[in-house]
Amino acid sequence: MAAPFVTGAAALIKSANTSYTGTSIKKRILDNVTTSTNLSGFCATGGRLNIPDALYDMGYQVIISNTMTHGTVRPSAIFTKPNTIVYLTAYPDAGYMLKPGTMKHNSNNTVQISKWRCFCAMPYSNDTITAQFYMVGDIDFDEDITMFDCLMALRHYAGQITLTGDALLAADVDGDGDVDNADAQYIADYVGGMISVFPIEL
Ligand SMILES: [Ca+2]
Ligand SMILES: [Ca+2]
Repeated sequence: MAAPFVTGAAALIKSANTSYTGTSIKKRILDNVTTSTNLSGFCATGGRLNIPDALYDMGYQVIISNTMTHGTVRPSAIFTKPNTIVYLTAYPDAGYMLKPGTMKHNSNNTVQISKWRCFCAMPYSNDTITAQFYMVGDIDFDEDITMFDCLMALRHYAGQITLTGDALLAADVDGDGDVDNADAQYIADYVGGMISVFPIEL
């Protein structure tokens, strides 16, 4: 099943630089794997495919202004070649998630957002990438996760309060689209040290 992924990576690299030959595309892929001790000796590179790194540093990049907090974007540089599609990935800091729909760049080029973290854009020089993150489970936005956050989830579930917007997003710690007693239980478990990450982050 690895073959179609590598084939797709080769096509992306070719689209980013049509002068690349088969040999140079292969080298780009093999030189940019993420190595793992688990793969050592099992494949030629001892690593797995890393598309962002393979696309990085192909001669068209410029450092972008990264205005994000609680997360980073990779690659940290983007292609300036017009009409080149690049794929950027936001990596939230531990405990944080990217707010859907908030990863943008400052030009009016096409932006496609797929799921949580990835988007592709057609960037130009001096683009600024912005994104907003939220702390999972921090319903009252005090940058801490306490039993008060658990209580807010319970009260929402009981119909005593109505969480909306970012609070609703932060409260759904299992990512099932609802805020209910299961979310409250996860928050209580987190506060009590029974779990160290919420299901939505896994
Ligand atoms: Ca809180
Ligand atoms: Ca939930």
